[in-house]
Formats: sequence, C-alpha cells, structure tokens
Amino acid sequence: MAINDPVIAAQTPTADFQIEQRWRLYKDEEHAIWRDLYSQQISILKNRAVPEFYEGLTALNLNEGGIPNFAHINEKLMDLTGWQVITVPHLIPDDIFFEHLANRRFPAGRFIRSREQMDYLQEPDIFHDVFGHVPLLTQPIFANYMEAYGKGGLRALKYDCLKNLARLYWYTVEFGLMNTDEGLKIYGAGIVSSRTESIFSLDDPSPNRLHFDLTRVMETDYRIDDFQQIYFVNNSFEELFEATQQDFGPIYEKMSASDNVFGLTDILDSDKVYTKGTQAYAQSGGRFAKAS
Ligand code: HBI
Ligand code: FE
Repeated sequence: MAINDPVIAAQTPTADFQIEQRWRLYKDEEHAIWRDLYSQQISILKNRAVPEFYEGLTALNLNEGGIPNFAHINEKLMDLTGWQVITVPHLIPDDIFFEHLANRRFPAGRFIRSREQMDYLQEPDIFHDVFGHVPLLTQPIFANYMEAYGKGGLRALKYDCLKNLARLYWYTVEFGLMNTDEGLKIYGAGIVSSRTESIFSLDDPSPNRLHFDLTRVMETDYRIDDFQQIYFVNNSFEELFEATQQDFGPIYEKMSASDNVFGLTDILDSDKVYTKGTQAYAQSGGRFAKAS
C-alpha cells in the first residue's frame, strides 16, 4: 500500500488536521523519487541558495537516503529552535495553519509527487514542504519570523486582511530572495524546491527584482500557477523579522480602507530596483514555455 493511496488519505484527521506520517508505509519507489529530487536540486542549486539553507540541510541530515522520518527531524529541530514538523493530509484552513505556525509547528504533507510530476505540481508535497521549508526552521531568526507570521495571521483574520498577509508569506517564505555579499541568493521554499524556478528567479532577465517593503509587498498581487513576475529581496533575515515587530493593526486598517493592489509589472517611484525586468517570459505566454 502506498502512502498516497485513498484508503490512507481517508484517515480521519483530528480537529487541528494532524495525521500520522506512517513513515514505514513509504514504498521503495517513493524513497527513490525523494533521492532523485534531492540530488537534482542540490546539483542545480549549487551555491544559489543562502548559506543558512545549506546549514539547515546538514543539521537535519535531510540527505539520509530517502523520505525523511519526521520523528528524526523533530529531535534535532526541537534542540535547535523548538520547532516541530507535523503531518497534515493536504492544504488546511488558514486559521488552523496560522495556529500551528504561531505555536512553532510546521504543517507538512506526507505524500510525494509521481515521476510524471517531477517539475511541477500545484499541491505542496513532502519534497516541497520538507526540502523547501524545513531547513530554514533551524535558523533562529527565521524561526522567529515564522512564528510571528503565524501570530500575525490570526490577527489578520480579525481585520479581514488575510489576502494582504498571504502576499507577505508568498513573497518571503515562498519566493523570497536575499541580497548577500556574493550577490542575490534564494531563500524562498517555492524556489529552492523547483528545478526551473531556481534558475529563473536569479538569472532570467524577465522578472522585476525589488527591495522588500512590508506594505508594498502586502499590496502586490501574485500568481500561483507560473514563475513570479516580481521577486522581493531582503538584506537579512533580521530585516525581515524586524518588519513584523510593529503593530499591524493600523496597517491593516489603512489597507482595508484603500483596498489597493499593485499589478505584477508595476514599478513605483518608491521601489528600490535591483532588476527592471523585460517581462519577456510572461509576455510569451509563460508556464515554462521556454524554461525547460
Ligand atoms: N496548508 N498544508 C498547508 N500548507 C500551506 O502552506 C498552507 C496551508 N493552508 C493555508 C495556507 N498555506 C495559506 O493560508 C498561507 O500560505 C497564507
Ligand atoms: Fe510552501
């Protein structure tokens, strides 16, 4: 029986949507898919990701040779930052998701993509969730940011500003870039876990690359089905975390009053621009048209 068989997927989750990982039920082929994705990403990324990402991979032994056992990850993660990885069956409701993050629990899927989906799948699988997200949870400042984000999410729900906060998650946790002494590097999980976007995000002339600004990001649209047309760049995880250490109440009030949304190709006078993109990829129709 494979882990993504319906009979197992149907296992009833608890109120907080937790299920068991049931690591022993993974098939050899599923472990082989993990190993292939892992070695492919390592060779494509080389030193494109921030050093903290590689530190996290090493600290957690994520290359042990197959799909990681969350129990093993959690022993190490608990010592390092007090975070835990928990298993959820699929995308879970926003309030539950935030509640977990606010309590230093990262919800991860347990199924792995098939060979036909190696380059792209819409739903986050265990490779995206664990290879993409978990390494940085070993880093204290990033770990604090994720907790602050979860707490901010619970607050945003009250102000009806979830859209705005979701954009912050998207443009930082999922698709963030970092400005380092060795140039721009990747830290976003959606990028590090993607064969094609890990090249595109740094090298392609198409997207805009702009410096991070909290309200700017929270008012910027994004696309979930293709490469980003904008990436936002931070100078450090400290800078990112610091941005969350203020009262979001007044910010939410202003944003819900104006309901402003910037478009995907807008560059504002106030933007600090790293790259003014050609947008050639998006204009050519996108969706990996020429990327692979
Ligand atoms: N559920 N399993 C899972 N993983 C996510 O990343 C996730 C989710 N539910 C909601 C959610 N993300 C979004 O609300 C955030 O990206 C803002
Ligand atoms: Fe993700």
